[in-house]
Amino acid sequence: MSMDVDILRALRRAGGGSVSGAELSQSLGVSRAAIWARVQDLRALGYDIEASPHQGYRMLSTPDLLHADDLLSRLESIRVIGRDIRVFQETTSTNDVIEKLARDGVKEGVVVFAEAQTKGRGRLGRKWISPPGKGLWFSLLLRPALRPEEATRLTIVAATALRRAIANATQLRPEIKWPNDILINGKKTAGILTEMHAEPDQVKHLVIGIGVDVNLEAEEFPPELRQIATSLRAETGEAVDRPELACRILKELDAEYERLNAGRFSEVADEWEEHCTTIGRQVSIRLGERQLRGRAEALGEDGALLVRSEHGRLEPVIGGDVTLEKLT
Ligand code: BT5
Repeated sequence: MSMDVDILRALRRAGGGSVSGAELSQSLGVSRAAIWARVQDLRALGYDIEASPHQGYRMLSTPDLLHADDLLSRLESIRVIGRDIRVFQETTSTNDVIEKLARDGVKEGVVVFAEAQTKGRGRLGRKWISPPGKGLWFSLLLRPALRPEEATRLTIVAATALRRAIANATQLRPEIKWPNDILINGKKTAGILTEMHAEPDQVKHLVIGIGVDVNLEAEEFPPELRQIATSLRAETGEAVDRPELACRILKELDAEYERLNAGRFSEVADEWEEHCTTIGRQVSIRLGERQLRGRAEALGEDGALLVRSEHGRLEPVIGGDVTLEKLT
């Protein structure tokens, strides 16, 4: 772990107070000159760190950028998700970067953020717009002990964590639209793309890609999305601190993943159902060529949506595009 993680953590722990250079150099086991050099580099990145000969160092403000060491310095008690964080200024799709890391044998829990994506994607090859510095565009690698048909559980886990983090950070009331959308006031604010590499009876790895529209202004969405998409800033009227939100999301993801691994998926599913706009609604779901119409009744054991079809049959659905018809 880099020295910057420890320096940022110490400054943050001081909560606006000062930390002396001597104290830092002693606890990190390096010279005061080495600390000074690191502080200079952090300042160049935009961290406003005051240095006074008598008091030591004090953090006055932090910039709105994603910096791996800063994110790591805020995540002290995570178990898996976020123990390794990498940030790119620009990449094609963070899902592609994670896929490469997965094939190189990197441990589960690694998270890759990009300030911008040139080929951000949704499901079925759809495009995901990811302008620089405006959102959280990131992916994570998981290697859960699941059968391929249970993989939808991870999308449920991710949506539950994401909804809770956004609700706590903004006081808004986000809702989940099955399987992968977070809506605020009926408009999409975040999406999840789960991609899987599996053998017939076992998941090898999963890549979970998450896109959150954080600080886009309404007019920064392309015209065709303005009616259906929104950002946290547009909904709250205020800029949202992206690094802080990123860390909240990672902490919630880590906690929910722990619940899944402890065999407590039903608890996650209960929370998900409580906030899901899809349950109890008349839905129309496109499944390839087929259109399934009926009432979304509940979430199944493996994460499937259970739909009571027009013919009275209960059908488990594990993917597809849902149109909500009307409130019942
Ligand atoms: C999704 O797909 O909602 C999954 C989005 C996942 C994006 C993340 S960003 C990090 C990671 N790297 C990637 O390359 N992807 C993941 P889907 O349900 O298929 O929705 C796609 C549709 O959402 C598009 O066809 C547009 O209508 C709409 N859309 C595109 N960009 C959007 C945005 N920024 N905000 C809201 N809606 C958007």
